[in-house]
Amino acid sequence: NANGKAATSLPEKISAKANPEANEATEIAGNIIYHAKYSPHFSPLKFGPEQALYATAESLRDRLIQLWNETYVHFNKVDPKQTYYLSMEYLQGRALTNAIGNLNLQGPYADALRKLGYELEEIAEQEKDAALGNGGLGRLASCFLDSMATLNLPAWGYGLRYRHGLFKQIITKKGQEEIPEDWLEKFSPWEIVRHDVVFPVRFFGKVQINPDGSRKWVGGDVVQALAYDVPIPGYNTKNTISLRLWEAKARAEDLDLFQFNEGEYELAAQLHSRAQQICTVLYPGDATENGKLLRLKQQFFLCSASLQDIISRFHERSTAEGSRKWSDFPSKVAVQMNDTHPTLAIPELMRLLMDDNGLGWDEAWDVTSRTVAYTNHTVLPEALEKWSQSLMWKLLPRHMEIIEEIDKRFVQTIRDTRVDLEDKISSLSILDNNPQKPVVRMANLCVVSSHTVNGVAQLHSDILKAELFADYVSIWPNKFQNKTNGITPRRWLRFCSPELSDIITKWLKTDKWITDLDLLTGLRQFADNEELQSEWASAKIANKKRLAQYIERVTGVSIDPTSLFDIQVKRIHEYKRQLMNILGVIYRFKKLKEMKPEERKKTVPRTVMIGGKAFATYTNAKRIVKLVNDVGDVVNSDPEVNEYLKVVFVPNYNVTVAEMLIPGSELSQHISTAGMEASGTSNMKFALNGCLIIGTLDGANVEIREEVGEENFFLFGATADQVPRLRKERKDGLFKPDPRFEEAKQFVKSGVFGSYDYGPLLDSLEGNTGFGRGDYFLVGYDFPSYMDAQAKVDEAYKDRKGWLKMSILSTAGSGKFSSDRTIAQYAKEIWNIEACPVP
Ligand code: T68
Repeated sequence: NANGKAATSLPEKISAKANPEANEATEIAGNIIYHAKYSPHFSPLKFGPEQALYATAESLRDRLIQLWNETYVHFNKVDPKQTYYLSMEYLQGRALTNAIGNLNLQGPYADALRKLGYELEEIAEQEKDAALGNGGLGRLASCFLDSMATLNLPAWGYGLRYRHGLFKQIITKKGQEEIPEDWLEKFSPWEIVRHDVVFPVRFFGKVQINPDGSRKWVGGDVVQALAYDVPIPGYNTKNTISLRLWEAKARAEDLDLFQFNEGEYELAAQLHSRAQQICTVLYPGDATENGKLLRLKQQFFLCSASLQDIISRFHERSTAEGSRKWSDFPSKVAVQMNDTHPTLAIPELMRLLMDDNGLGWDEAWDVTSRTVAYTNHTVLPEALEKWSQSLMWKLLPRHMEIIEEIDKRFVQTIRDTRVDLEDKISSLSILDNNPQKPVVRMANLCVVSSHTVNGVAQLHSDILKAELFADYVSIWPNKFQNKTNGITPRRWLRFCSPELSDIITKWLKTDKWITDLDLLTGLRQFADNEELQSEWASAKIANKKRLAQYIERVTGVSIDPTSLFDIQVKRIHEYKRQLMNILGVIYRFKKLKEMKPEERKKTVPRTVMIGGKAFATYTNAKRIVKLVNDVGDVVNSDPEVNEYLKVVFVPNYNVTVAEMLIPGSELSQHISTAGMEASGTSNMKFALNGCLIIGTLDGANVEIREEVGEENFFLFGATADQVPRLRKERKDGLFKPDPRFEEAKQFVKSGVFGSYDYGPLLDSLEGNTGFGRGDYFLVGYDFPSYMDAQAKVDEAYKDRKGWLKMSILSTAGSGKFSSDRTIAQYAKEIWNIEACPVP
C-alpha cells in the first residue's frame, strides 16, 4: 500500500496519474492484479510476496508471448538460415530482473509494485534459479541465448526440461551435503507448454531390412517429447527467441489397463515411469550400468526431438515457395553442438534423412556434415566422452550401424589418401575396438562429421590444434577455429551492479556500452581522475556492504566491508586448485599468529571467500570443501587474528549468488594449472566489474591480461608448455619444495583445524613415493610464485588510488569479453547467418 507496508490482500483498483510513465505503471499494476485474480495458483484473499512474484511474472509473460509470436512469424516470413544451439545444460538463473531490464520496464514495474505495497527487489528475491546445468558450459549457453536475441539473430536453443536441476549444497559438520533442487515445485511462470509440438522418440528395438535394401528402426520403447518454450527477450529489441526444453511423456495407451485392474500397478505403468525418468534429474549418477543407460537416453532424447522439430520447421517454411530440396538444408539450418553431449545429433540426422526421407548415403552425409559444428570445452582426458559399444548397440542399434559406416568410410579415405597416417588410424578412428572395452569416441565422431570445430579461448584452441586434434588438423587444416568465450554485459554488469553501470554511463555520456562493450575503453582516459575514482569507490563499497550483509545472513560470519574482498567461486576441482588458495590462507594465518600486535596492524585485512559445488562422488573435491570450512571456523573465531583475516565458505554457489558476489569483489582467483582450464568465464565477469585477477597464464586469463594490461593483473605460475617437463621432474624426485609450502601442509597435519583426516588430500600433493600421488596439478611448484603474487596484491591494495586506477582499467579493458562479440563471430565465421530484426 501507499505507506510502503506490504499488502497482504489484493487492492481492487489502482488510480491513474497524469504522466505516461505513471499510466504505464498503473496499467502494469492492473495487469498484475488481473493475473493474481484470474490466473490463480493460490487461494484468493492473500497477496503476499510469493503471490506477487507469480502475478508479476505472468504480466511480463503476456508481453513476452506477444514478442515471441511476432518474432516467430517474422522468421517464418523472411525464412532466413537459422542456428539451433544444442546443449544438455542451461544455467539461466532468475529471469524476472533480466526480462524487466531487457524490455526496459524497470521504472514502470518498480512503480507498479510500489502501488501494490512491494519493492521490485523484494519480489525478484522470491524467484528460484533455473539451474539446468553444472557450471561454465551451461552458463555460457545461457549468455549465448541472451546475445543471440539481442543481436536479432535467427537462433534458438534446445535443451531438456529437468524436473530437478543441479543439487542444492548445504554445509554441515560433515562438509558438503547434497539435497535435491526443486525449481518446478510450484511451477515456472516463464514456460509455455506447446501441446501441438510433440515428437516420438524411440529406444531399443531393432533394425529391419526392407525388400529394397533400405533400413528401418522398429520396435522398442517409444516416448513422446513435448515442447516447453522459455521466451528469451533481447535487450532493447523486439526480437524474443526460444529456449525450447523437451519433456518426456508416455502416451495414454502405454498404460496397461488390464494389468492395472489386476492390481499390478507398477507393472501396468512401467512405460510411464520409464518415460518420467528421462527428465527427472540433471546428470544422474553413472557409476552403474543403469545410470549410464539413462544418461545416453537423455542425450539421444534431446537430439532426436530437436532434429525432428528442426526438420518440421524446414518443411513448414518451405510451403510458402513450394517444396525445398534437401541439399538446401545446410543453407537454412546450422546445428551447434555444445561439447560432445549432443553428438548423437549426427547419426540421428543421417537416419532421419536416409530412413525417413529416402536420401542415399552420400547425399545424407553431405547435408549432415555441412549442417553440424562442434565446440570443445575441455582437454581433460577423463572428460572426453566414450560410450560403450555394447550399450549403444542395445539402445540405438540403427545409430551404431551408421556410426560404423561413418568410421569405415573415414578410415578408408585416410588409407587411400594419407599413407603417412597409417599408424595413427587407431587413434583417429571413431570406434575404439580394444577387445577389453570397445567404445565409441564421441569427440572423434564430432571432428570427423563437423564442418567446423572450435575451442573456447585462444590458448585452448591452440592446444587443441597442437595436441588433442593435431592429426586431424593435418587432414583438414581449415576445420579448426577459435571462438573466445564471452559473457552478457546485461546480466553481469548492467543489472547486477546498477550503481557502477550508472557511473559508467555518466562518464561515457552514453549507455550504448551495454550493447557495444568496446566503448568501455573510453574510461581509460579518466582512470586517474579523482572524481571518477571517488564515485567508483563509493559504488564498490555499496556493493561490498550488500555482499557483507548477505554473507552474514547465510553463514553467520560478520565481515568487514573495508577489508580486501578476495573471492574464488567455481566448481570445486583439483585442477582449479582451490587447495592452493586455502594453503595460502593457512600460511597467512600462521604468520599472523606469529606476529606481534603492532606488526599485525601493518598488514592488509582480508576476507577470503571460496564457494562452489563438488560433484557428489568426487571425494577429494569434497575434502577441499571440508578443509575450507574447518579453516574458516578456526580463523574466524581467533580473537588475535580475525580482525585481519576472515575465511568464508559461501554455500550453494549459483547464478544468483554470483550476481551478489561479483559486484562486491576486489580480487578474484583464477589459478588453474596452466593448460587445464579451457577458458573460464567468471574471470571475465570479475574483470568487467573492476575486480583484479590473480591468475596463471591459462584459458582466457591470457587474453584478459592482454586487454586490461599486464600491470593490472597479478600473474604467477608455470606456463602450459612447461607443465609436462615439471610433472616429469616431480616424478623423478628432482623437485625441491618451498619451505612455505611445507610449513602450510605441516600446520594442517598438526591438527590445528580439527580431527578430520586430511591425509589423503595432502598426499595428493606429494611426489610419487610412499602415499604420494605425484602432485599432478603442480600446487607445490606454483606455490612460491603464488605467495609472491599475493604479497604484491597486499602492497598494491595499500595504495588506494593506484588500486582504483587498476580497477577502472580492468573494466575499461573488458570490452572484448562480451558474448555479443563471441556470438557475432559464430554467426559470421561458423553459422553464416544474418540478423533478422522484427520491424
Ligand atoms: C567449462 N566446462 C570449462 N564442463 O571448464 C571452462 N559438463 O573452462 C569453460 O569456460 C566453460 O566450459 C565454457 O566454455 C564445463 O563447464 C562441464 O560442466 C561438463 C563437463 C562434462 C560433462 C558435463
